[in-house]
Amino acid sequence: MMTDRGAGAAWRTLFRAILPAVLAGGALACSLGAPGQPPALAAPANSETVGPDDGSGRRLGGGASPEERSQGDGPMTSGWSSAPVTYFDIGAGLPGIDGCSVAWGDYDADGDLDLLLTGLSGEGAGVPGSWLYRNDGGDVFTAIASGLPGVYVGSVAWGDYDNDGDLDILLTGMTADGDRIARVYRNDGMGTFADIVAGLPGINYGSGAWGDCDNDGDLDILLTGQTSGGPIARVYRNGDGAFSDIGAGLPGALRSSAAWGDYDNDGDLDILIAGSRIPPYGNPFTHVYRNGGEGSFTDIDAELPGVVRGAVAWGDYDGDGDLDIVLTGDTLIPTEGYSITQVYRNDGGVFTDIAAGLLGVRNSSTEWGDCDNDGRLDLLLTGYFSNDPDLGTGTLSGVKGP
Ligand SMILES: [Ca+2]
Ligand SMILES: [Ca+2]
Ligand SMILES: [Ca+2]
Ligand SMILES: [Ca+2]
Repeated sequence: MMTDRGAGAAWRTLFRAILPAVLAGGALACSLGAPGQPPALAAPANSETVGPDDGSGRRLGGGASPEERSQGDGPMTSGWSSAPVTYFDIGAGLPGIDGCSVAWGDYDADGDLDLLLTGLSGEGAGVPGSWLYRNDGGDVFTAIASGLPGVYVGSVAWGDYDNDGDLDILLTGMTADGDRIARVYRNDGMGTFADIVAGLPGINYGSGAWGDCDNDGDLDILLTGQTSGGPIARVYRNGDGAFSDIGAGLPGALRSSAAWGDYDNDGDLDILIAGSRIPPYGNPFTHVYRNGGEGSFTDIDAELPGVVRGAVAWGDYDGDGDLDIVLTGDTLIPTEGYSITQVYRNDGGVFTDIAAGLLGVRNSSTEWGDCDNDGRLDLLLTGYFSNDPDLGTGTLSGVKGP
């Protein structure tokens, strides 16, 4: 269902193609390389890469890991994993971007995963772009003229909302004209995408996710972020390709991350949202909303720490059949370490911090995937950290797995 959150193959491909690329900050602040350069993918290869903040707002990965201060290009090894996995830069020639979002999807249905990127590219402040790369096999990615508008500080998600067998796009973010957008683009099957004028409110610093929350067989939309009229968190029901706000009554979320997941295994998709209530990013919260059917979503009081400028993801890390949570971002509470990365075990709808010992990050992106094929979920984590007594400040990318 969540085609932008593909399992297995998607995740492995991600590592092969862009892991170093996203080392510098994930969805909100990733840098694929120095501005104006096409490299990114030749970043020093370490399992955990710590790079300096160059002061430009672009976090350039580049230093060595705390554990292994080795430098230079070469294979990337997931040093946190008990079964090391090695990743190589495939030299795909992707642009260096900032304020970015990425998602895999097989838009041309030829059996391999293609790549959609958005963000700022070029010198200085950069220019918003959207880049669609077709996977032509043999580690070759070919840029396609998709006609999508350039955006930054946004989100991208693939999903077949019209059930015609090809992947369509949900795109959010800020355009070069300073307009916030949230648009659905229909895949016409010929490699071009048409805006269906879905009437969604434009957002930035937010999240757009596909999920069939009413179990009627089509993908609905969860949209969070900043609109021109303030923060929102809304569910839009897909009615034969027309999207209508169901009035779920969720509190708006700035600088937010959101995900669908059936945490209680009752067959319907529930909601996880982390974000801020007060501009620009004050009073952070993290809530789980249980889907009660008939369009009702109820806060279960999960007692998760509120985070902003972070990332959330569901995944059954302990293999007991229920969805657990990984949470990153800023608590804004110095005594809690300010930035956190925590894994919560789901015990019948009660979520318990497992004290995973992960470095706290913000402006981050995180993803579960079984990178070593041992049947257990590993964690891909990127972001920016600060105030760490041992490491100071910098960026992180790494893989951790049991
Ligand atoms: Ca479609
Ligand atoms: Ca639906
Ligand atoms: Ca459920
Ligand atoms: Ca579990």
